[in-house]
Amino acid sequence: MKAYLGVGTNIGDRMKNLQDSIDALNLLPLTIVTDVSNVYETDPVGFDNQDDFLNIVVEVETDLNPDNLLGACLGIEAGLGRVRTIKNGPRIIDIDLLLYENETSNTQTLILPHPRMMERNFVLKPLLDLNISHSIINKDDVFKSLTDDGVRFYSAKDKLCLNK
Ligand code: PH2
Ligand code: MG
Ligand code: MG
Repeated sequence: MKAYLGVGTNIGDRMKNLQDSIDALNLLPLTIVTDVSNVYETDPVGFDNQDDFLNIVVEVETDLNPDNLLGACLGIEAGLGRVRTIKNGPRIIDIDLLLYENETSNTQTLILPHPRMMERNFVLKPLLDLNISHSIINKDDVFKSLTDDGVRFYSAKDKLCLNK
């Protein structure tokens, strides 16, 4: 199953945090990272008084179901040292499940597609780098929702290593 994960970081060595999250995703059972977007530097959304983020979107091929994949992402966040304080506040790493095949979900713990993704340039811009033709959200929808506000190209995807 193909899934797309939004990854963001604004504390410490941000490129290292992105690479660490890719490596950790590759170490999950039944899961490989198949593609990654370019890296974007983005203005903080939701809580202004914090440093700029780096954001990417990661494509994975996985046989974990959506709940298990989400749980695994939360586990990776904790493993990389994330401590939850202020809502929308600074974080070492945040890994959000954006899309999982064409599935929709509306449980207490998981909403699919991610409920706020279409309003967030820091998600839409990197998502457009990837081939998302198999998803319920298509490139036209993404393109129409996207503005370039608060999102700047930071680094090409080849600065990140897909599989060490
Ligand atoms: N994540 C948030 C809130 N605000 N802003 C940027 N630029 N990038 C993020 O990843 C981000 C955010 C909540 O998860
Ligand atoms: Mg998030
Ligand atoms: Mg999150």
